[in-house]
Amino acid sequence: MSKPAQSLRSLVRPSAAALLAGTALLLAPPVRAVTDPGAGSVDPFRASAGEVVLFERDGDGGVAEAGAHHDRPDGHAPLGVMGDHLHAPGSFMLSVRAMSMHMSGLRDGTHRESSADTFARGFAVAPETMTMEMLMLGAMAGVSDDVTLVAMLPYLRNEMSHVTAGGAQFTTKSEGLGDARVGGIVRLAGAKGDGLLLGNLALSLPTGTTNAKDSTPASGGVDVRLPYPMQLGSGTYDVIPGLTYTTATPDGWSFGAQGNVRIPLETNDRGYRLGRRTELTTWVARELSDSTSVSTRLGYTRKANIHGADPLLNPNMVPTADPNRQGGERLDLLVGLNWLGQDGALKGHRFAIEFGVPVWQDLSGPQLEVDRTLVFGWQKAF
Ligand SMILES: [Cu+2]
Repeated sequence: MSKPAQSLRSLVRPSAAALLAGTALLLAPPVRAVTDPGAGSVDPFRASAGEVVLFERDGDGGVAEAGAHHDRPDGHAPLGVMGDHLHAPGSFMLSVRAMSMHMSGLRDGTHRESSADTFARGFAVAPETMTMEMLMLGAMAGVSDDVTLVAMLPYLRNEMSHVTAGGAQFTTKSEGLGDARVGGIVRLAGAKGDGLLLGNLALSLPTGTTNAKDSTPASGGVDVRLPYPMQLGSGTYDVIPGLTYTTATPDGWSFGAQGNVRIPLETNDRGYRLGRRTELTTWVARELSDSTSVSTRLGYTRKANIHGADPLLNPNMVPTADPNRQGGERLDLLVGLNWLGQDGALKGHRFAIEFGVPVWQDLSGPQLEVDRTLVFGWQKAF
Protein backbone atom coordinates (compact mmCIF):
# COMPACT_ATOMS: atom_id res chain seq x y z
CA MET A 1 0.00 0.00 0.00
CA SER A 2 1.28 3.47 -0.75
CA LYS A 3 1.51 5.99 2.02
CA PRO A 4 0.81 9.43 0.62
CA ALA A 5 0.93 11.00 4.09
CA GLN A 6 4.55 9.99 4.36
CA SER A 7 5.41 11.61 1.06
CA LEU A 8 3.96 14.89 2.30
CA ARG A 9 6.20 14.96 5.30
CA SER A 10 8.14 18.18 5.37
CA LEU A 11 11.38 18.22 3.43
CA VAL A 12 12.89 20.61 5.92
CA ARG A 13 13.92 18.59 8.89
CA PRO A 14 16.10 20.13 11.57
CA SER A 15 19.32 18.81 10.05
CA ALA A 16 18.40 20.21 6.67
CA ALA A 17 17.50 23.55 8.22
CA ALA A 18 20.91 23.73 9.87
CA LEU A 19 22.62 23.08 6.56
CA LEU A 20 20.49 25.71 4.84
CA ALA A 21 21.51 28.21 7.49
CA GLY A 22 25.14 27.35 6.84
CA THR A 23 24.58 27.72 3.13
CA ALA A 24 23.01 31.12 3.61
CA LEU A 25 26.06 32.25 5.59
CA LEU A 26 28.37 31.03 2.88
CA LEU A 27 26.30 32.85 0.26
CA ALA A 28 27.02 36.20 1.84
CA PRO A 29 28.80 38.30 -0.78
CA PRO A 30 32.55 37.69 -0.62
CA VAL A 31 34.79 40.62 0.16
CA ARG A 32 36.03 42.13 -3.06
CA ALA A 33 39.71 42.63 -3.66
CA VAL A 34 38.85 45.64 -5.80
CA THR A 35 36.89 48.08 -3.72
CA ASP A 36 37.48 51.43 -5.42
CA PRO A 37 33.98 52.87 -5.74
CA GLY A 38 35.18 55.89 -7.67
CA ALA A 39 33.35 57.04 -10.77
CA GLY A 40 34.62 55.45 -13.95
CA SER A 41 36.28 52.57 -12.20
CA VAL A 42 36.32 49.41 -14.27
CA ASP A 43 34.60 46.41 -12.79
CA PRO A 44 37.09 43.62 -13.41
CA PHE A 45 34.24 41.09 -13.66
CA ARG A 46 32.53 42.71 -16.57
CA ALA A 47 33.36 43.20 -20.20
CA SER A 48 31.91 46.15 -22.05
CA ALA A 49 29.00 44.09 -23.32
CA GLY A 50 27.89 43.50 -19.77
CA GLU A 51 28.96 39.89 -19.81
CA VAL A 52 31.30 38.42 -17.29
CA VAL A 53 34.65 37.34 -18.61
CA LEU A 54 36.28 36.12 -15.43
CA PHE A 55 35.77 32.47 -16.33
CA GLU A 56 34.69 32.68 -19.88
CA ARG A 57 36.31 32.05 -23.20
CA ASP A 58 35.61 30.13 -26.37
CA GLY A 59 32.83 27.58 -26.09
CA ASP A 60 33.04 27.46 -22.36
CA GLY A 61 31.00 30.54 -21.71
CA GLY A 62 30.68 32.63 -24.76
CA VAL A 63 33.09 35.53 -24.58
CA ALA A 64 35.62 34.56 -27.19
CA GLU A 65 38.34 37.07 -27.99
CA ALA A 66 38.27 38.16 -24.38
CA GLY A 67 42.01 38.55 -24.57
CA ALA A 68 43.74 38.64 -21.23
CA HIS A 69 40.98 36.81 -19.42
CA HIS A 70 41.03 33.05 -19.22
CA ASP A 71 38.89 30.23 -17.91
CA ARG A 72 39.56 29.30 -14.34
CA PRO A 73 39.86 25.70 -13.18
CA ASP A 74 37.23 26.49 -10.56
CA GLY A 75 34.97 27.88 -13.30
CA HIS A 76 33.19 24.55 -13.02
CA ALA A 77 31.81 23.24 -9.74
CA PRO A 78 33.41 20.25 -7.99
CA LEU A 79 32.90 17.22 -10.23
CA GLY A 80 30.12 15.68 -8.14
CA VAL A 81 27.90 18.70 -8.88
CA MET A 82 26.07 18.96 -12.19
CA GLY A 83 24.20 21.77 -13.90
CA ASP A 84 26.28 24.57 -12.37
CA HIS A 85 27.06 26.57 -15.52
CA LEU A 86 25.72 27.74 -18.88
CA HIS A 87 27.22 27.45 -22.34
CA ALA A 88 27.26 30.06 -25.05
CA PRO A 89 24.78 29.67 -27.91
CA GLY A 90 26.10 27.15 -30.42
CA SER A 91 28.71 25.65 -28.11
CA PHE A 92 28.44 22.29 -26.45
CA MET A 93 30.29 20.21 -23.89
CA LEU A 94 30.91 16.50 -23.53
CA SER A 95 31.75 14.87 -20.23
CA VAL A 96 32.53 11.44 -18.84
CA ARG A 97 32.36 10.70 -15.15
CA ALA A 98 33.30 7.48 -13.38
CA MET A 99 31.72 7.29 -9.94
CA SER A 100 31.87 4.71 -7.20
CA MET A 101 30.25 4.35 -3.80
CA HIS A 102 31.33 1.80 -1.22
CA MET A 103 29.05 0.65 1.55
CA SER A 104 29.79 -1.78 4.35
CA GLY A 105 28.32 -2.51 7.74
CA LEU A 106 24.78 -1.96 8.91
CA ARG A 107 23.17 0.97 10.61
CA ASP A 108 19.77 1.66 12.13
CA GLY A 109 19.12 5.32 12.76
CA THR A 110 22.55 6.69 13.63
CA HIS A 111 23.69 3.51 15.40
CA ARG A 112 25.68 0.67 13.97
CA GLU A 113 24.32 -2.85 13.97
CA SER A 114 25.77 -6.30 13.40
CA SER A 115 24.39 -8.98 11.12
CA ALA A 116 23.44 -10.86 14.31
CA ASP A 117 21.17 -7.93 15.21
CA THR A 118 19.54 -8.27 11.80
CA PHE A 119 18.94 -11.99 12.31
CA ALA A 120 17.51 -11.24 15.77
CA ARG A 121 14.88 -9.11 13.99
CA GLY A 122 13.79 -12.22 12.12
CA PHE A 123 15.56 -11.73 8.79
CA ALA A 124 17.18 -14.78 7.17
CA VAL A 125 19.79 -12.75 5.28
CA ALA A 126 21.84 -9.65 6.11
CA PRO A 127 23.69 -7.52 3.53
CA GLU A 128 27.38 -7.02 4.31
CA THR A 129 28.86 -4.80 1.61
CA MET A 130 27.77 -3.08 -1.57
CA THR A 131 29.72 -1.40 -4.35
CA MET A 132 27.91 0.84 -6.82
CA GLU A 133 29.85 1.93 -9.89
CA MET A 134 28.54 4.35 -12.48
CA LEU A 135 29.87 5.56 -15.80
CA MET A 136 28.01 8.74 -16.71
CA LEU A 137 28.08 10.29 -20.15
CA GLY A 138 26.96 13.91 -20.25
CA ALA A 139 26.28 16.51 -22.91
CA MET A 140 25.46 20.20 -22.61
CA ALA A 141 24.47 22.56 -25.41
CA GLY A 142 23.96 26.31 -25.22
CA VAL A 143 20.85 27.41 -27.12
CA SER A 144 20.80 31.05 -26.02
CA ASP A 145 22.65 33.33 -23.64
CA ASP A 146 20.29 32.23 -20.91
CA VAL A 147 19.41 28.61 -21.68
CA THR A 148 21.57 25.47 -21.86
CA LEU A 149 20.22 21.99 -22.54
CA VAL A 150 21.64 18.96 -20.75
CA ALA A 151 21.45 15.20 -21.21
CA MET A 152 22.95 12.42 -19.11
CA LEU A 153 23.17 8.68 -19.64
CA PRO A 154 24.44 6.44 -16.81
CA TYR A 155 25.71 2.90 -17.01
CA LEU A 156 25.62 1.09 -13.66
CA ARG A 157 27.28 -1.89 -12.05
CA ASN A 158 26.17 -3.04 -8.60
CA GLU A 159 27.54 -5.79 -6.41
CA MET A 160 26.25 -6.80 -2.98
CA SER A 161 27.60 -9.40 -0.58
CA HIS A 162 25.45 -11.09 2.05
CA VAL A 163 25.59 -13.51 4.95
CA THR A 164 22.78 -15.89 5.88
CA ALA A 165 21.66 -16.71 9.40
CA GLY A 166 23.33 -20.08 8.83
CA GLY A 167 26.66 -18.38 8.11
CA ALA A 168 26.80 -18.89 4.33
CA GLN A 169 27.99 -15.98 2.22
CA PHE A 170 26.89 -15.05 -1.30
CA THR A 171 27.12 -12.17 -3.75
CA THR A 172 24.63 -10.78 -6.25
CA LYS A 173 25.37 -8.51 -9.20
CA SER A 174 23.44 -6.27 -11.59
CA GLU A 175 24.69 -4.25 -14.51
CA GLY A 176 23.23 -2.13 -17.29
CA LEU A 177 21.81 1.19 -18.34
CA GLY A 178 20.42 3.44 -15.61
CA ASP A 179 17.80 6.19 -15.86
CA ALA A 180 18.71 8.80 -18.49
CA ARG A 181 18.06 12.47 -17.85
CA VAL A 182 17.22 15.37 -20.13
CA GLY A 183 16.72 18.91 -18.99
CA GLY A 184 17.61 22.54 -19.10
CA ILE A 185 19.45 25.18 -17.14
CA VAL A 186 18.08 28.72 -17.18
CA ARG A 187 19.73 31.93 -16.05
CA LEU A 188 17.46 33.51 -13.46
CA ALA A 189 19.77 36.35 -12.43
CA GLY A 190 23.35 37.53 -12.48
CA ALA A 191 26.35 36.43 -14.49
CA LYS A 192 29.09 33.89 -14.20
CA GLY A 193 31.70 34.73 -11.60
CA ASP A 194 29.55 37.53 -10.25
CA GLY A 195 26.56 35.98 -8.53
CA LEU A 196 24.88 33.70 -11.03
CA LEU A 197 21.54 32.19 -10.06
CA LEU A 198 20.39 29.29 -12.24
CA GLY A 199 17.16 27.36 -12.40
CA ASN A 200 17.55 23.65 -13.13
CA LEU A 201 14.83 21.40 -14.44
CA ALA A 202 15.33 17.82 -15.56
CA LEU A 203 13.17 14.87 -16.48
CA SER A 204 14.41 11.41 -15.49
CA LEU A 205 13.39 8.72 -17.98
CA PRO A 206 12.73 5.08 -16.99
CA THR A 207 15.50 3.64 -19.15
CA GLY A 208 16.96 1.55 -16.31
CA THR A 209 15.40 -1.80 -15.55
CA THR A 210 13.39 -2.64 -12.43
CA ASN A 211 13.80 -6.33 -13.25
CA ALA A 212 17.50 -6.96 -12.54
CA LYS A 213 17.90 -10.62 -11.59
CA ASP A 214 20.49 -12.95 -10.15
CA SER A 215 20.51 -16.26 -8.31
CA THR A 216 20.57 -16.57 -4.51
CA PRO A 217 20.94 -19.58 -2.17
CA ALA A 218 17.16 -19.52 -1.67
CA SER A 219 16.40 -19.51 -5.40
CA GLY A 220 17.96 -22.89 -6.16
CA GLY A 221 20.11 -21.64 -9.01
CA VAL A 222 17.26 -19.77 -10.70
CA ASP A 223 17.63 -16.05 -11.41
CA VAL A 224 15.13 -14.11 -9.31
CA ARG A 225 14.34 -10.42 -9.02
CA LEU A 226 16.87 -8.62 -6.83
CA PRO A 227 15.96 -6.27 -3.96
CA TYR A 228 15.38 -2.53 -4.44
CA PRO A 229 18.99 -1.24 -4.03
CA MET A 230 20.22 -3.60 -6.76
CA GLN A 231 17.72 -2.38 -9.37
CA LEU A 232 19.17 -0.13 -12.08
CA GLY A 233 16.22 2.16 -12.66
CA SER A 234 13.23 3.67 -10.90
CA GLY A 235 10.68 2.52 -13.46
CA THR A 236 9.10 5.97 -13.36
CA TYR A 237 9.26 9.37 -15.00
CA ASP A 238 10.55 11.80 -12.38
CA VAL A 239 10.96 15.58 -12.41
CA ILE A 240 14.01 17.15 -10.79
CA PRO A 241 13.67 20.88 -10.18
CA GLY A 242 16.59 22.72 -8.62
CA LEU A 243 18.38 25.98 -7.98
CA THR A 244 22.11 26.68 -8.30
CA TYR A 245 24.10 29.72 -7.20
CA THR A 246 27.75 30.41 -7.96
CA THR A 247 30.04 33.36 -7.45
CA ALA A 248 33.75 34.09 -7.34
CA THR A 249 36.32 36.66 -6.32
CA PRO A 250 39.10 37.93 -8.59
CA ASP A 251 41.72 36.75 -6.12
CA GLY A 252 40.97 33.09 -6.70
CA TRP A 253 38.10 32.05 -4.45
CA SER A 254 34.78 30.73 -5.65
CA PHE A 255 31.62 29.61 -3.91
CA GLY A 256 28.50 27.77 -4.85
CA ALA A 257 25.38 26.09 -3.59
CA GLN A 258 22.79 23.86 -5.19
CA GLY A 259 19.56 22.26 -4.11
CA ASN A 260 17.32 19.87 -6.00
CA VAL A 261 14.60 17.33 -5.38
CA ARG A 262 13.72 14.27 -7.45
CA ILE A 263 9.97 13.74 -7.54
CA PRO A 264 8.48 10.57 -9.07
CA LEU A 265 5.42 11.35 -11.18
CA GLU A 266 3.83 7.91 -11.07
CA THR A 267 4.01 4.39 -9.67
CA ASN A 268 5.99 1.89 -11.72
CA ASP A 269 4.77 -1.38 -13.28
CA ARG A 270 6.11 -3.34 -10.28
CA GLY A 271 3.76 -1.49 -7.94
CA TYR A 272 6.06 1.01 -6.23
CA ARG A 273 7.80 4.32 -6.63
CA LEU A 274 11.08 5.40 -5.10
CA GLY A 275 10.93 7.92 -2.28
CA ARG A 276 11.50 11.56 -3.00
CA ARG A 277 15.22 12.38 -3.01
CA THR A 278 16.44 15.77 -1.82
CA GLU A 279 19.99 17.02 -2.28
CA LEU A 280 21.51 20.20 -0.86
CA THR A 281 25.15 21.08 -1.30
CA THR A 282 27.51 23.99 -0.85
CA TRP A 283 31.18 24.35 -1.73
CA VAL A 284 34.22 26.58 -1.60
CA ALA A 285 37.00 26.36 -4.17
CA ARG A 286 40.42 27.98 -4.29
CA GLU A 287 42.45 28.56 -7.43
CA LEU A 288 46.05 27.45 -6.88
CA SER A 289 47.32 28.25 -10.38
CA ASP A 290 45.96 28.99 -13.87
CA SER A 291 45.24 25.30 -14.28
CA THR A 292 44.59 23.90 -10.81
CA SER A 293 42.00 24.46 -8.10
CA VAL A 294 41.02 22.61 -4.95
CA SER A 295 37.58 22.44 -3.39
CA THR A 296 35.79 21.37 -0.26
CA ARG A 297 32.09 20.64 -0.23
CA LEU A 298 29.29 19.62 2.11
CA GLY A 299 26.57 17.46 0.58
CA TYR A 300 23.29 16.60 2.27
CA THR A 301 21.11 13.84 0.83
CA ARG A 302 17.70 12.77 2.06
CA LYS A 303 15.96 9.80 0.52
CA ALA A 304 12.44 8.87 1.59
CA ASN A 305 11.30 5.27 1.89
CA ILE A 306 9.74 3.45 -1.05
CA HIS A 307 5.99 3.83 -1.55
CA GLY A 308 4.19 0.63 -2.45
CA ALA A 309 6.05 -2.64 -2.88
CA ASP A 310 7.21 -5.14 -5.47
CA PRO A 311 5.13 -8.27 -4.70
CA LEU A 312 8.00 -10.51 -5.86
CA LEU A 313 10.23 -9.25 -3.04
CA ASN A 314 9.75 -10.73 0.43
CA PRO A 315 10.31 -7.94 2.97
CA ASN A 316 10.81 -10.46 5.79
CA MET A 317 13.71 -12.23 4.07
CA VAL A 318 16.29 -9.44 3.88
CA PRO A 319 16.11 -5.74 4.87
CA THR A 320 16.97 -4.66 1.29
CA ALA A 321 13.62 -6.13 0.17
CA ASP A 322 11.62 -4.06 2.70
CA PRO A 323 10.29 -0.81 1.17
CA ASN A 324 10.28 0.77 4.63
CA ARG A 325 14.01 0.24 5.14
CA GLN A 326 15.30 2.21 2.14
CA GLY A 327 15.19 5.82 3.30
CA GLY A 328 17.69 7.89 5.19
CA GLU A 329 19.70 11.07 5.50
CA ARG A 330 23.39 11.60 5.01
CA LEU A 331 25.84 14.46 5.29
CA ASP A 332 29.02 14.05 3.25
CA LEU A 333 32.26 16.00 3.43
CA LEU A 334 34.05 16.04 0.07
CA VAL A 335 37.38 17.30 -1.22
CA GLY A 336 38.10 17.83 -4.89
CA LEU A 337 40.72 18.80 -7.42
CA ASN A 338 40.00 20.50 -10.77
CA TRP A 339 42.58 20.76 -13.53
CA LEU A 340 42.12 22.75 -16.74
CA GLY A 341 44.61 22.61 -19.61
CA GLN A 342 45.63 26.19 -20.53
CA ASP A 343 47.86 25.46 -23.52
CA GLY A 344 49.29 22.69 -25.65
CA ALA A 345 47.43 19.57 -26.68
CA LEU A 346 45.30 19.55 -23.53
CA LYS A 347 44.17 23.16 -23.83
CA GLY A 348 40.51 23.38 -22.81
CA HIS A 349 40.37 19.84 -21.46
CA ARG A 350 39.20 19.55 -17.89
CA PHE A 351 40.07 16.70 -15.56
CA ALA A 352 38.68 16.53 -12.04
CA ILE A 353 38.36 14.23 -9.07
CA GLU A 354 36.28 14.39 -5.90
CA PHE A 355 36.40 12.13 -2.86
CA GLY A 356 33.82 12.08 -0.08
CA VAL A 357 33.18 10.50 3.29
CA PRO A 358 29.95 10.71 5.30
CA VAL A 359 30.21 12.64 8.54
CA TRP A 360 26.68 11.71 9.64
CA GLN A 361 24.08 9.15 8.57
CA ASP A 362 20.60 8.46 9.88
CA LEU A 363 19.07 5.45 8.10
CA SER A 364 15.77 3.55 8.14
CA GLY A 365 17.64 0.40 9.04
CA PRO A 366 19.04 -2.02 9.27
CA GLN A 367 20.58 -0.69 6.09
CA LEU A 368 24.09 -0.62 4.66
CA GLU A 369 25.95 2.57 5.52
CA VAL A 370 28.04 4.53 3.05
CA ASP A 371 31.78 4.48 3.70
CA ARG A 372 33.16 6.58 0.84
CA THR A 373 32.42 8.01 -2.58
CA LEU A 374 34.77 8.80 -5.45
CA VAL A 375 34.22 10.46 -8.80
CA PHE A 376 36.75 11.32 -11.49
CA GLY A 377 36.15 12.54 -14.97
CA TRP A 378 36.82 14.58 -18.06
CA GLN A 379 35.02 17.56 -19.63
CA LYS A 380 35.60 19.44 -22.86
CA ALA A 381 33.70 22.28 -24.44
CA PHE A 382 33.62 22.71 -28.22
CU1 LIG B 1 29.25 22.26 -19.38
